Amino acid sequence: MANQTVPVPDIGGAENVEVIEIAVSPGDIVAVEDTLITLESDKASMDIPSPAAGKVISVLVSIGDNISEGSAILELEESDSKNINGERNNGRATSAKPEVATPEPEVVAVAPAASQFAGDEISVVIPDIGGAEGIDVIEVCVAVGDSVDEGDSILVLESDKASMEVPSPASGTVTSIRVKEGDKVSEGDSVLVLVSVDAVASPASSVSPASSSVSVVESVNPVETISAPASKTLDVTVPDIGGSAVDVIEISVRVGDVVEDGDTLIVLESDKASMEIPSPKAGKVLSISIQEGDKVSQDNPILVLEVSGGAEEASTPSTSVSAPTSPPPQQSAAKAASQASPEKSTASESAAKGSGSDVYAGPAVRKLARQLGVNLSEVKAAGPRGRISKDDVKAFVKTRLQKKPENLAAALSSGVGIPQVPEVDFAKFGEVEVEKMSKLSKMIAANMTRNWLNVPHVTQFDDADVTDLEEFRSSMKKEAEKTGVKLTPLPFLLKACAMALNQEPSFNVSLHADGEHIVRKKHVHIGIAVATPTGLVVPVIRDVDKKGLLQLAEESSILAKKARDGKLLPKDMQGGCFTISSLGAIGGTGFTPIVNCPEVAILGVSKSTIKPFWDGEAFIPRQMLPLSLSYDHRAVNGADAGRFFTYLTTLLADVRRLSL
Ligand code: CAO
Repeated sequence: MANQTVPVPDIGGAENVEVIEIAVSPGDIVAVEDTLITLESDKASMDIPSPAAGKVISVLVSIGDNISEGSAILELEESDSKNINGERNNGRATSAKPEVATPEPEVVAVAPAASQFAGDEISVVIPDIGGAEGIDVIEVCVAVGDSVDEGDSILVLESDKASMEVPSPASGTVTSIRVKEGDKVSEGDSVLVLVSVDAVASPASSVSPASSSVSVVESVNPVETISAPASKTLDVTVPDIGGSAVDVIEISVRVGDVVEDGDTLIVLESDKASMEIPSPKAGKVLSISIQEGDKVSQDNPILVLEVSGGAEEASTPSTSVSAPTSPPPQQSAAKAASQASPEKSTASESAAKGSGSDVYAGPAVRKLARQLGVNLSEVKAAGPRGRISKDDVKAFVKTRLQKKPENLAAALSSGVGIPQVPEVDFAKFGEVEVEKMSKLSKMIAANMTRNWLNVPHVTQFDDADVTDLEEFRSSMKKEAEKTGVKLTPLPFLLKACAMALNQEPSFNVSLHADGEHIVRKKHVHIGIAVATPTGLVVPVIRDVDKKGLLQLAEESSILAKKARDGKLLPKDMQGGCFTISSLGAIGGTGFTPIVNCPEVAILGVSKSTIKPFWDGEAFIPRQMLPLSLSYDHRAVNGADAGRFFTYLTTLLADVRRLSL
């Protein structure tokens, strides 16, 4: 382990480049080539990769700093792993300049806009863009009244292969703009008028399109090798892509396809950039040697092309991803541009797939967005000049994940990965009437769906012998009625459940929303499911364990009436620890109730009937009450449930125990 100061590598001679993003913090563990910071000049943005694996000790730059080659970026405690050059770190601290692959600017610069002078007015025209015609204006960077310096970007153009900033040919004030976003422009088109700062700028000081050097980033060109002089086939191989193997993320052609010179054959992606590999010649694809997902390096075969003009005419350009440089004289700006901005090219491609090509984001951010399936055009940029940062992408994902379903219908019909039920035209099969669901019904349905999807349910069944209970209840019924109370089996069930919850506290819990804790309740509030004309509601009786049977009977009938009259308040339905759902008055021999989250268990009560019971010597008639206990298996295990249920049926079988 040793510390090293990581400096800015060779960035093509650019000076005082602004730090626009810091991708790491002290304490972060980084791998070789992980992005540390992103720099942005007025022409390009570039990710600066880590030259070694290790732990970030301190970050020595801040967003907004202007730095140059050699400036210290951060202190790194190297782990004992290979650095970017494949050398094993020897533990010596070093501040040697890492030989990183030079970052690739994502925006191609073109020559300053040409200018035509009329007095102190400068009519700015589109410079030589390599003969490309009808290029889209994707951004107008200035407004009337703006002051611009010579070299400031005034427009951004985008072809299907690259985007290019058009810099101002002089300093001045913008007096009129003749194009707008979405317009198409060609060389010589007048785009805006400037009033020169120096009143009349000398034509001699203007940039002549013909003489200007067009600053481009030269990109990968396939290395072509001629398979045989007489043959008309061309083996197209991976060009110099600046070092390590990269992923093939797209094969853009198929065997039999006819391609033009410059058509994209494949798309490669490193963790720093994506690059389209263009066809070096027009021709027909005879065979393809690679597939998506392969890793390829320089000289690996890509495909074989039947070249229209004969292979012997094929040139062997060999270029590499490098720092900004002038293109070969014969290479037009647009052509160079078309090869020069792999990131943008891929973005254009992905735009067609809705991935947001017209957004301002660096290669690492685009890659992250692709990995997370984020459409960048939906991401709000918080970065400088509308540039989308990794944090913006992460914030977008976080917001989406936290977003509640927009309407209850969405909650009803789908969960993550749950296929939707197809819509059916029921009227095709006979007369139907479509009725609007009440708000309560929709709410209940949404809650049921949520509970059903979230809770791993287990349901156990048992019969309680309520013969003695029913005998006692019948004997007490009249007396209870005198006090205005109807004594049904429900208060007995409430009392028995409260005692069982105290006996088996694993049932009186809720899972904490953080997924890390269990909430143990020291109170016993029990909900009763009440069927009402508008739907099922669950009012809650408080402190059931502390109340007598008559009081429970009274409270449950008051709450049930309130429910049926639609007079329950939200507080009447909150705070339940457990629920009883009784269909005993209606019928049935058993059902599987759905746990009422965030409670973890619910008791289903069916209709008691007299059944033959074998007492060891003979069958005797006993009144048996069918019960079903559903529970959340994340909170309650089967053994606990068995004990809870046995205790409950014991209490119901011997009513005297309820008073203990
Ligand atoms: N077995 C046999 N008879 C039963 C019984 C059972 N399990 N439970 C109740 N009964 C009897 C009662 O004793 C009463 O008869 P008597 O008048 O002769 O005594 C009769 O059925 C009607 O009882 P009730 O419904 O008035 O009173 P309750 O205390 O049993 O129930 C309440 C109250 C609110 C639970 C009930 O009115 C209700 O709404 N039930 C529906 C619950 C529901 O829809 N659950 C949904 C399940 S899943 O979606």
